[in-house]
Amino acid sequence: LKKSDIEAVIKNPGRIRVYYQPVVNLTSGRLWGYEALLRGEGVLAKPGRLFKSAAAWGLLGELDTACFLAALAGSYPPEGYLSVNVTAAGLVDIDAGAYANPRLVIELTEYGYRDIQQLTGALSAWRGNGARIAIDDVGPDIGQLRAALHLRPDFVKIDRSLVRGCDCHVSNRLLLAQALEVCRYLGAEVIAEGIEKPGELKALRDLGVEYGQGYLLGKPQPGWGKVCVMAGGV
Ligand code: G
Ligand code: G
Ligand code: MN
Ligand code: NA
Repeated sequence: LKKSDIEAVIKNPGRIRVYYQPVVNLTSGRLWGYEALLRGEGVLAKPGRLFKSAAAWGLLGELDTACFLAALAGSYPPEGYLSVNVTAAGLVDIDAGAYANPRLVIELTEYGYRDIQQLTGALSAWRGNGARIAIDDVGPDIGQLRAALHLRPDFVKIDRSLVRGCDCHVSNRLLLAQALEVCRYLGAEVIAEGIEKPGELKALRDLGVEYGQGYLLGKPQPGWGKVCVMAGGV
């Protein structure tokens, strides 16, 4: 993307739309909360590409801040947490004292940040002001799992590349079990992302995963969407 495309988003944050996807307790079927996900027209239609380009242009912190403020511009959900994606660059820039909340979860999306001291300092400020921390996208790659070991998060989000087919592929199941062992050691609770099939849901429950998210349980919606609760809990 062109630098001006990203600058246009930063200058017109009113164009940013926020969708909310539910996260559900896999034992009780009750709501954990919602993840705020960026949406919109034009370049905002593909947030993945937008954030990658912003990083390349050195605008990640500014874009992140604009999106974070857009996500918090609406109200908190009627119950549970509101989980907002933030990169390390944004986390350091945003004033924790002004925006931390006991119902806010900072979903740390990327760890590619050189100044670890500054990052851990920022994380303690968010924590000190009452927010929780989640490490996002823990997957087959060791990077985010290592981040979890360093940063001692309250929650770890397991990437959908490990969730997909975890009921039938032994490799995913083994990697998942490994990641869970690290989470248990850390005392972090686990949220599995991208659950699409009942078999995946069952396998995750059997492994003792606390929370889940995915199209099977609820899609991202412009408001507080309905959660699919199946017979016998989830
Ligand atoms: O919707 P899509 O699958 O294109 O999302 C791609 C990526 O965009 C995801 O990895 C998600 O974490 C990221 N993303 C979505 N909303 C936000 C946001 O508000 N801030 C940041 N930093 N990343 C976001
Ligand atoms: O990287 P991150 O986990 O933040 O990515 C969030 C993205 O994943 C959003 O764009 C969201 O729409 C998408 N997503 C959420 N649930 C599912 C799912 O069950 N399957 C797939 N393929 N994508 C999902
Ligand atoms: Mn995320
Ligand atoms: Na996520």
